[in-house]
Amino acid sequence: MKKSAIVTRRQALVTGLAGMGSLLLQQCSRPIPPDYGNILRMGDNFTYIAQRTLLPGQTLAREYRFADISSMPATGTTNPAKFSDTYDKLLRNSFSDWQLRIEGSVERPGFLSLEDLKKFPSRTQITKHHCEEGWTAIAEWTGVPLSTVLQYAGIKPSARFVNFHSYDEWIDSIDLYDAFHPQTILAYGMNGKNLSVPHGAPVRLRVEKQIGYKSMKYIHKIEVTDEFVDAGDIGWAWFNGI
Ligand SMILES: Nc1nc2c(c(=O)[nH]1)N[C@H]1C(S)=C(S)[C@@H](COP(=O)(O)O)O[C@H]1N2
Ligand SMILES: [Mo]
Repeated sequence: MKKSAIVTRRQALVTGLAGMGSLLLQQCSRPIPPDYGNILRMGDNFTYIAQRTLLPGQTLAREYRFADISSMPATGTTNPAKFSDTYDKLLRNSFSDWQLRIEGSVERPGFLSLEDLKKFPSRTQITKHHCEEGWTAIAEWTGVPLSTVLQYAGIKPSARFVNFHSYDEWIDSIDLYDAFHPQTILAYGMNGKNLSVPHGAPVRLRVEKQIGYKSMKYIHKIEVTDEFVDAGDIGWAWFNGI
């Protein structure tokens, strides 16, 4: 499930139109996500614009009780060591050499180790994961709020999007509205244990206000950008709020 960077003429046209849309909305800096010519995505984009324009503040995703925790299947990539030597080496050392790279529109680009991430104040939340395939699962996630890490790196005023890169070569982004949402965390713990390999070890994203595939597993790089970076169509909408 690699994202393709191939841009067709149609996609370029659609992206161009989205660009025009962003000009219209420029006073509030809310570009329209690409719909890749899919008519259903126009609905998603309407939801996106409506949510970002009309909602006064951040609403929280529902949090559950400990007793509500369910089993959760691991889906998509479940072990990047099968194809990535880099990941395989890190796994063999229990991720003691793992580093999260932070770059782009930040005052202090650099690296954070797992130990560094665990030194920040943590947040634990019991939430429901909604996979686009139809299943849901409730789990407890522990990690550092993304906002804490972005503030630590010194996010620049021109920044608008946060892009994530994973060991299975996923590239995806969220806007700052979701990035600074209090429940958007870089999770290193699940159900009271270190995050397991099938669920995205050592660190995955939890974006509780969007559908399952936005919660990227196996993260190694965060890149803050001033503009929307089109990482290509993966067959799912860029914005899929719940
Ligand atoms: N890097 C990466 N992140 C990913 C995926 C993946 O295959 N690779 N699958 C996504 C999808 S579709 C879902 S539903 C969830 C699954 O998380 P889980 O395997 O912990 O259940 O992770 C999401 N994040
Ligand atoms: Mo999913």
